[in-house]
Amino acid sequence: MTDTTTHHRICPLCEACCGLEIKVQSSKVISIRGHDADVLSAGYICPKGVALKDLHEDPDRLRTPLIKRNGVFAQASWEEAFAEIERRLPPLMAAHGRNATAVVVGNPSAHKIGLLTYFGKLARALGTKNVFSASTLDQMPKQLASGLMFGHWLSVALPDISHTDYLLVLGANPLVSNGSMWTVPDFKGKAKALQARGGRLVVIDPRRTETAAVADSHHFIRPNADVFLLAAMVHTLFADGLVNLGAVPDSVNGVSEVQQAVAPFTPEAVATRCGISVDTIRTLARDLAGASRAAVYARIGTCTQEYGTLASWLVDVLNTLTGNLDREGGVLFAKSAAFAANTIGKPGIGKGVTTGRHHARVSGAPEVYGELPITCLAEEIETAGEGQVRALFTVATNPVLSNPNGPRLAKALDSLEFMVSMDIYLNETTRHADVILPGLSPLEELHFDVAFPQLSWRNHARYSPPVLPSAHDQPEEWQTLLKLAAIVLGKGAQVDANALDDAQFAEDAQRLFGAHADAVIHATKGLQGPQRTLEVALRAGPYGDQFGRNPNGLTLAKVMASNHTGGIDLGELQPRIPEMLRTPSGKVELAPPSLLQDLQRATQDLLRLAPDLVIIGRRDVRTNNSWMHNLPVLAKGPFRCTVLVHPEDAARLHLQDGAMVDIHNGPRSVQAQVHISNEMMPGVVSLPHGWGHNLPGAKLHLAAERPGTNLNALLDDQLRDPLSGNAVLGGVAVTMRPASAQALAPTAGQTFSRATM
Ligand SMILES: Nc1nc2c(c(=O)[nH]1)N[C@H]1C(S)=C(S)[C@@H](COP(=O)(O)OP(=O)(O)OC[C@H]3O[C@@H](n4cnc5c(=O)[nH]c(N)nc54)[C@H](O)[C@@H]3O)O[C@H]1N2
Ligand SMILES: Nc1nc2c(c(=O)[nH]1)N[C@H]1C(S)=C(S)[C@@H](COP(=O)(O)OP(=O)(O)OC[C@H]3O[C@@H](n4cnc5c(=O)[nH]c(N)nc54)[C@H](O)[C@@H]3O)O[C@H]1N2
Ligand code: SF4
Ligand SMILES: [Mo]
Repeated sequence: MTDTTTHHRICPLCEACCGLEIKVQSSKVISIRGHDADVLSAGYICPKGVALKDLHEDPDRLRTPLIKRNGVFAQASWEEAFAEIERRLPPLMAAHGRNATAVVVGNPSAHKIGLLTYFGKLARALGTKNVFSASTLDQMPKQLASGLMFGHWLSVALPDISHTDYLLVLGANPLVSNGSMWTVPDFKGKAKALQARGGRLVVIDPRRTETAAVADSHHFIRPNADVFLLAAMVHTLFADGLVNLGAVPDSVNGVSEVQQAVAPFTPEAVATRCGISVDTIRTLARDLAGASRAAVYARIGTCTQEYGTLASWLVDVLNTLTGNLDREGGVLFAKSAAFAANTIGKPGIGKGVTTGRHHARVSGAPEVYGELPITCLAEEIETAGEGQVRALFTVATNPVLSNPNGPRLAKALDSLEFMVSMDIYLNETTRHADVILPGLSPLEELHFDVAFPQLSWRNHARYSPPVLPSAHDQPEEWQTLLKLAAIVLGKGAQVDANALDDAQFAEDAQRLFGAHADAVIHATKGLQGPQRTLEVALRAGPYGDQFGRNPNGLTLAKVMASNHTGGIDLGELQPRIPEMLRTPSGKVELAPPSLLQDLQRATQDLLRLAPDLVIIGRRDVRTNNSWMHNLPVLAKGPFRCTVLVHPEDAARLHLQDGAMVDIHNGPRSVQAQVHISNEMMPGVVSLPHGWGHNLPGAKLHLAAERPGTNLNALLDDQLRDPLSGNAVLGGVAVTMRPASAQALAPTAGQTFSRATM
C-alpha cells in the first residue's frame, strides 16, 4: 500500500461543504470518508460525498467536447469546438444584436470557484439582459428580503445553533438537504446538542419530515400559508406587548410601520388559511418571545411560493422583534474571509439593493440581482420580435428537468438557432445543444467556497487542491468561459486564455487598488485564474495580511497550508450590527416600502379558500436535484420518486398503495406511483423534483433504468412571486385519479448493475 496517498477536499455537492478525506492508490480513489479534523464539518459526511468516486468514474461523464452535426453528436477536440462556436455565434449576434443571446447558469456553479468568479465575464461579454439562473427557482426571495433589510443580497441572518434555546424551522428539511442558505453540516448532531441543553426544535411543514421527526414539536401548515402564519405571529407580539429590540434598538427603522401593516393578520383571521389553530399560533409567538435566546429559520418551502419574499422578510421581522437579531443564540451574520460584500467598503452604510433596472421583454418582469426570472426563458425564445432569444448558453444547469413546465422549454430549445452547453453530461437539457463543453471531475479541480462561508454556522477558511490530475487535457472551466468571452468579443478562438486573464487582472487591479496596483500584481506573480482572484480577496479581506501591513493575517499560502489540518478556524459568529449593514440609512430596514405594498396582496387574499388537493416537492438524501441519478451508490435501493398521499385522501380518491396515479394540473398531467403515508397533511401530496430521465437523446444509462416522474412537467411556468421573480413550485392545485390499468409501477427495491449498459 506504499503508493496510497491521502487527500483532503471540500465536497462540492451541497451547501454543507463537508471536509472529505480521500484515499487514492495508483490514481484510483479507494475510499472517501469525512475528515475528522475539518474545522467546519468535523468528520460529518452523507452518501453523496462518497459518490464523488462514482462521479469521477462514471463512463457517461463527458471528457471531450461534443459537436452536433445533422442531429448527431460526435466527439470533437477543444479547438474544433471553439472554432464551431466562432463560426456560428458572432454572425448571429451581428445580425440580431446582443439581446438575441441568453445565458442560464445553474446550481453546481455556486460550488465552483471557477464558474462563480468567471461566469460574469461571459455574461458581460454577451452584454445581454437575458441572464437567468436557478436562483429564481430557489432562494431569490430570501436574497431580496435580506438585501432590502440589511443592504446586501448575501447578508443573510443565520441561526446561532450552538447557543440558541429555541429554533423554529419552516419549509426546510435540513436532515435531508443538509441545510440551505445556511451551511450547517451535521444539522442533526447540532439539533441534538440543542435539545440536550434543554432547548427546543419546532418544525412547521405540510409533511412530517425527517427533521420534524426529531423535533420537539411539529405543526402541519397548508402550503403557501406561511406569510399568514408569520404575520399573525408578528401581530401577536404587538398585541401581547412582547416586542423587544434586544441589542439593536438604535439600528432598526420601521417598527411602527410593521405594526400597522400586520393589523389585519389576527390569529383568528389566518387560522383556517394556515390549517393551524388560533391557540397554536399565539403559543408559537409567545414561545419564541419567551425563549431566552431563539432563532427562526425558513428555506425553500417558504421561498418557492406566491409570497416568497414576504415570508422570507417576516422571518427576520420575527427575529428582530423578539430581540434575537445579532445576538448570541439568536441570528448572526457570518464574517467571511474573502469575497463578502458586507466586509468590503465603508462599514455600516452602502447603496442597498435595487431591482427593476431592466425588464423582461415579453412578461415585463423586473430584473432582480442582475437576472430575469428563469421562468421567462421559454417565452423569450418563442416570442418573435426584436430581442427574441436565438442563441443560448447553459452553464451547469438542467432546466428541462428543473424548470416548471420543462416540456415547453424543451420544445423552445429545439427552435434556437444555436445553443452551447457547459456541462459534464449529455442530459435532458444538453441534448438540445449544438456544442457541449465538459467541465472537469470535481476531484480534478481546486476548490474554495466563494459563497458558503458567507452563510456558515462558523467562520472559517478552507482550500482544497485537486486530488487527481486532469486525465484528458481539459481546460478548467474558468478558461473555457474566458475563451467564450473572447469569441463573443471578436478576439477569436485562437486567443490564449491565460494571457487574456493576465490582461484583465491588471485592469481590475488598477481599478481596485489604484496606486498600489503594481504591488498587488507583483505580490500575486505566478498565480492565475481563480487562484489569483482568491489570493487577492483573502489578503485584502477582513482577516487578510493586507499585503504585508498585517503580517499575521491570512494569505492563500497560509490557507493552503492548513488543508491537511482541516482548514483555518476563524471562530464563532459574532454580533456585527451596525458594521455589516450596507443600507443607505445605515439601519436595519424592517419595513421596506415594496414589501409593505406587496403585503396588501396577501391582505386581499386572506379569505381565499384553499384548494382540496395541492402538490409540494420533496428531497431525498441520495439525490441532488436533477443530476445524480446516474451514480450507482446513490441510485441503488428503494424507488424514491413516489407520490406521498395521506390515507384519507387515498381512500377518498380510490388510490392503492404502490399503484400508478394520473396527476393533473390544468392541461398538464403526469403519472406517478402512489405511496400512502400519514407523514402528509391531509389535502397535500408530495412528489420529488429532478426526475424524468426517459427523454430521448440523453446519455444517462443508469438513470434511464428507473427514470421517475418529472414533477416539473406538471407545474406552471407562469406563476411567480412578483417581487423576486421566483417560481412557484409548491402548493399548486392538482387532481388525481387511478391510472389506466396498463401503467406499470416500477419495482420497489430493484437493484441495478452496469451489465445493462
Ligand atoms: N419542482 C421543483 N423544481 C425545482 C426545485 C424544487 O424544489 N421543486 N428546486 C430548485 C432548486 S432549489 C434548484 S437549485 C434547481 C437546480 O436546477 P439546476 O440549476 O438545473 O441544477 P441541477 O438540476 O442540479 O443540474 C445541474 C447540472 O449541472 C451539471 N453539472 C454538474 N457538475 C458540473 C460541473 O462541475 N460543471 C458543469 N459545467 N456542469 C456540471 C449537471 O450535469 C446538470 O446538468 O432546481 C430547482 N427545481
Ligand atoms: N439530498 C439532497 N440535498 C439537497 C438537494 C437535493 O436535491 N437533495 N438540493 C439542494 C438544493 S439546490 C437546495 S436549494 C436545498 C433546499 O433545502 P431545503 O429547503 O431544506 O429543502 P427541502 O428538503 O426541499 O425542504 C423544503 C421543505 O418545505 C416543505 N414545504 C413545502 N411547501 C411548504 C410551504 O408552503 N410551507 C412550509 N412551511 N413548508 C413547505 C417541504 O415539505 C419540505 O420539507 O437542498 C439542497 N440539498
Ligand atoms: S452533506 Fe453530503 S453532499 Fe453535502 S457537502 Fe456533505 S458530503 Fe457533500
Ligand atoms: Mo437550490
